[in-house]
Amino acid sequence: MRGRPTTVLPWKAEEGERGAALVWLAFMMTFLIGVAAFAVDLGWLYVNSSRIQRAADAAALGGVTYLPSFPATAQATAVDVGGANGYTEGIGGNATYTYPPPPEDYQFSVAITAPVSTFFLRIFGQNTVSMTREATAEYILPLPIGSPENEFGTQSQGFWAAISAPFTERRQGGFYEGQCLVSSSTSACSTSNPDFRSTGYWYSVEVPVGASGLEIDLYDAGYYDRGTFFSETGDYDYNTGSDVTTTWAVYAPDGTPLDPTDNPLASCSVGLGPTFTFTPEDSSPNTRNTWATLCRITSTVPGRYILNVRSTGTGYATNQYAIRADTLSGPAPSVSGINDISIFANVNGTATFYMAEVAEVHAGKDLELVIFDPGDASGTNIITILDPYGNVPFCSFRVENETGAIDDSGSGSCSIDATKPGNDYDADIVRVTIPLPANYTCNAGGAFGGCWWQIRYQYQQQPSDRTVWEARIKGNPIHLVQN
Ligand SMILES: [Ca+2]
Ligand SMILES: [Ca+2]
Ligand SMILES: [Ca+2]
Repeated sequence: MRGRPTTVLPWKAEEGERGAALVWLAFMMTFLIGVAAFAVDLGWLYVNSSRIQRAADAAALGGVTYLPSFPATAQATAVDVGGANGYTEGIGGNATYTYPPPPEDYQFSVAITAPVSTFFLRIFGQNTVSMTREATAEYILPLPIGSPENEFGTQSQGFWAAISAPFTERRQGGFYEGQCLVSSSTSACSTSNPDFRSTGYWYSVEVPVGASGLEIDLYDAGYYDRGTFFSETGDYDYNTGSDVTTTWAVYAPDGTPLDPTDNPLASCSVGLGPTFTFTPEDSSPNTRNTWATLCRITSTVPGRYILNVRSTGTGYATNQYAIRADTLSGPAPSVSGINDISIFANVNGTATFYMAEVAEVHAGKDLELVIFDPGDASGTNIITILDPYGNVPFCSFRVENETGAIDDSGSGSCSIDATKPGNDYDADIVRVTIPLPANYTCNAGGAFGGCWWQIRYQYQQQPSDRTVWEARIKGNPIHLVQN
């Protein structure tokens, strides 16, 4: 069968192609508008997710300082701070706040959920998108330093605790409490100490869970001039007719553990305190070579009691003492320095003492030790740092003089030679940086929880060495952590 020849008519073909093109165009336009809409909305959502993240970050940083004592205040502060950053909760605002449990009790997590209006996505019926962003902040308390024991500065530890009178020159070894770099009398400076503070030194007396009651005793708490550094506590008058007036105070725990200066005074059932000022050569009570009770607290809560010592009035002299704390029942408390400790060594030989407690949470960070004015003894003086296993770590160090210039530096196995005259670190600041490895661990079998680092201080001859020691983890104490 023969069919009719098929003739392709040009105009019909054009018509068909044009129709297809129109359909194609319509489709492409819809597609492109959709893509454009999606791109615009995606950008908008991204901008808003950053805004919510920033509000969550600020809220977490604002709240974390109230933990662990005041979780409700932490949450209220988070809502306030988040609101100030544009995400108001509840009536008048449409953000919601939740608090996911953080991995550690010194951390605080905030999640903010808020609706974000869309533009083009409305075409597809999507008027808002709900977005949630979460942030976690943590605070790192100052490292406990000086001692995990219930005493500080006793003879068995190989050093005394110390404080100078307010017009003692800094180069004598009291970094903070003397107003003078150069003194012109016992009541005036010709050059001021830029690091002077009138609040002296702070100690943390930690009452553990399961203990009750607390007694804080002081040995040789007042100033009794021995006329020589080498006898007994070595209280000493650098400038004839000078002395130290010494004031003590005991404070109860509060909800701001980062700040020891705002705690309420403790109430003492027995003892001289909660505050007591020893006049020079005080005979009432006479604490020379003897212990006296500063404060007994019958009813305690577990936590951080605070002991402060400061010197007042005039004088160019130094007062040495020791601190001891006991609970009335249950496990013993610990006495350690807050931020820095001021000590005096006048015992011949090697003193090995606890420097700082560095928990495993600090793995990967830098531990910085600061030693002011070490090495005041004849013969060789070697300072060696020991990690929780008793090993000598790697460190780098530099030595700054009073003008800030670098006198010396080095790195390697962390043993620092402070022997005069080659390494005269008189009046100098020795800064030691120890990088903690990413896999840093405490010593599970070690004493006092196994996280304490020690200092081995070897003197060839009897020293008379006032020093101030500090230990800290480098970085901001309050910061965000990765979620
Ligand atoms: Ca406080
Ligand atoms: Ca004394
Ligand atoms: Ca010294």
